Amino acid sequence: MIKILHLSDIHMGSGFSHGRINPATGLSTRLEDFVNTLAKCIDRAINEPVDLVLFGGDAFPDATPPPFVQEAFASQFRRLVDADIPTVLLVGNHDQHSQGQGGASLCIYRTLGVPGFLVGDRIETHHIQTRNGLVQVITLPWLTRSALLTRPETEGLALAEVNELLTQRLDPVLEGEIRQLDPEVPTVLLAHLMADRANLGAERFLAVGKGFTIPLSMLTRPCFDYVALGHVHKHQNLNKSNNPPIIYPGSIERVDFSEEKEEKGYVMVELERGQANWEFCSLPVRPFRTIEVDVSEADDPQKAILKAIAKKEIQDAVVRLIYRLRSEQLDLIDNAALHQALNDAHNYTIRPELVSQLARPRLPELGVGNTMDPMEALKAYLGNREDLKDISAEIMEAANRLLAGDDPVWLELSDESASEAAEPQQTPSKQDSQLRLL
Ligand SMILES: [Mn+2]
Repeated sequence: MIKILHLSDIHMGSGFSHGRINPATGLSTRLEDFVNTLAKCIDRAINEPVDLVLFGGDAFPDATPPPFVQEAFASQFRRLVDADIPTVLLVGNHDQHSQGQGGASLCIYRTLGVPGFLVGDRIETHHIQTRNGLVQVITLPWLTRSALLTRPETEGLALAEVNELLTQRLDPVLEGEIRQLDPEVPTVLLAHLMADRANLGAERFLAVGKGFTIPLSMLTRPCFDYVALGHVHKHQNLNKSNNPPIIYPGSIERVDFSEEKEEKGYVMVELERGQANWEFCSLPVRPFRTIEVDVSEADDPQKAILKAIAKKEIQDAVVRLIYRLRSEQLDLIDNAALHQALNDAHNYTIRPELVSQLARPRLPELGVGNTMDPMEALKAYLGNREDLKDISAEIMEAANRLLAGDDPVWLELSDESASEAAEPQQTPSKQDSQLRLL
């Protein structure tokens, strides 16, 4: 029996906007989070100890991570070298570079000849001798159209047709690897791909329009004892019959808010020829919390927002507050108090959204679908203005004459009343006495 730790989608170096700068190190606290979480995976591999570590791809957000991010990643994986645990690093779409072949950020491990480390940047079968016996690992990195197709072949084809052609090309290549497998030796397919039945997580947004989907039937083969996938950030098993298990472990940390509700972790596998027992092991990662509240109907919007904040556990969490209000409520919001209320969060953003006047009119009579002439509209408006009740008849009359175009109409306020009108406590009756219709 061979013990394997399968993890994927580390994306180290992403999501710095969700953290703060640690003044002691000058580094983003989110880099520290990702490093600490990766360290927990490596700890488990060493303490167990496992016989093999499989990484399913997407080490960094792109193929050219800054040196301090590269180093943070390497310093964790080198602990596996020290512990003499063989490791396969598969190349994901985020690891591929448009220049040269394969994944520049991971191929350095092969170039340097790091003992026990294999880089999966092509379709290939690796025969790996572990402490508990031989295992065969077929690596299938993220495929771009240039990997299996030439430009003239794909010219003028729609994306779905290219996808179909790519699948046709991949099939015999994979078959070629399968034919050369030793049927007595436990076998893993390690692949970075989008399977056609995967429940999309964040990758849908990260790689939109760039990818191909692989039919699940290509993976549910009895020659594979375990299919170790990478790419989709939400953990799942794609094969209900579990024969073989087809597993996305998901990302190890929350890359963005689309992963707010997902459990994060890695997978432990006990592999034999013909059987694989696996277990998802969750990681204690930093919580993300969305606080979304509509206060457009609230008498005291500030109080309603503070109440919504108080309801959520925000201690050390990455928080986003989204509140909806009407434009005339803006003055009722005390921003300093909101910042104070969110102070316990690790990091937070505040996003006020104005409720559209068109979508939700102040006066139902003036709503979408109601057509009325200007006089009716004015009447509806005045009907909702208690403070103008006393002079509404005169306003209507003035408006009538204005619309009729008979003679010029002026509403004139005396200098004295103009300054008084600016004060909100001004009573309508007082205004009335100073209003003259000419
Ligand atoms: Mn990916």
